[in-house]
Amino acid sequence: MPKVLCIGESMALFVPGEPGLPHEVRTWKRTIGGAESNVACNLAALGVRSAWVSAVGDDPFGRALRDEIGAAGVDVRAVAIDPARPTGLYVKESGAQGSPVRYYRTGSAASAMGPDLLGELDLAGADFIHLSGITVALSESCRELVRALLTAPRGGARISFDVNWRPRLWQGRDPAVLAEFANLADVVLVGDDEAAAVWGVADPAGLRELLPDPPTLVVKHGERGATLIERGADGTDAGAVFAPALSVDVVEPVGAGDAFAAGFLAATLRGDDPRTRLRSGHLQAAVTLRTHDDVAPPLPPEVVAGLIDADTATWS
Ligand code: KDG
Repeated sequence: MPKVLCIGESMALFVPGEPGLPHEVRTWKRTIGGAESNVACNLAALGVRSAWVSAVGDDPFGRALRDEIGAAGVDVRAVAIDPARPTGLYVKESGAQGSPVRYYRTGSAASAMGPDLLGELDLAGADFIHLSGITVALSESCRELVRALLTAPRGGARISFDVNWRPRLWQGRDPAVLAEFANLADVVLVGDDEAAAVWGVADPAGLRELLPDPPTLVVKHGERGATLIERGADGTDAGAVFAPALSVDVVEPVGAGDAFAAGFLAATLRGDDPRTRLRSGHLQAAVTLRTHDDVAPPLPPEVVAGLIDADTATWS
């Protein structure tokens, strides 16, 4: 049984193979991406049994997603094939820092997922169920799937919820439900820039007031580091723990948040101390920041061991 079930949409990803605007670029590299499967792939690279749960179209891109995510060591047996809807696509517009993305995913197979999926999953058999705010934005049925997952009996399985604010998916809609859902999770991950954009609050103490219920709250401060606020056995918060990020020459940032989530969850499953859990997240993120892909090739364990206490990422 996988330790972490990662549930959400993935897409065929097109990365420019040469400089230029999308209408100028003629050569594209086709790869794969999707927040939750990115987490699953990173977890697998870290030796944590993970599964990706989703739906894809009965088309070459859907097959590529299942094959390539499966080849990364992720259990893909719960990925449904929908003969009536396509696999979604997304495009990175440039290789530059902060690369904007363009989605072609309306009406995709994954956006038709809904609460009926619960009947097919053994939630209680997992240690963590990883969800994100992206799924909440995809469709009404996806939002109800997330609500059902957050409220269903799940034994000892904890839910981790990455807010993953994607303004392009929320245009014309009220994101208030994101705070409601985050408060139903056990572990919440959010960037201070995302929190400022959605809720107008960015500091960890203010965010704790907005999100008082999750036992674990991780606030990411971009290249500065991350803060962990966690409730202790006595039911009150232990003091906030801050860990600085590693300094990295960024190639492209998309996927780094997912890598952070995987590093943090893997270290949490190992029972590491708060600072090591944050550093494990930063280290995984640092590797992804060095590539154009959403998921970076895994680092050898000896390199990870050498960097867990480092302040600068110096591999090439
Ligand atoms: O976190 C990275 C994701 O944003 C990327 O993989 C694409 O899933 C994606 C999305 O919906 O933006």
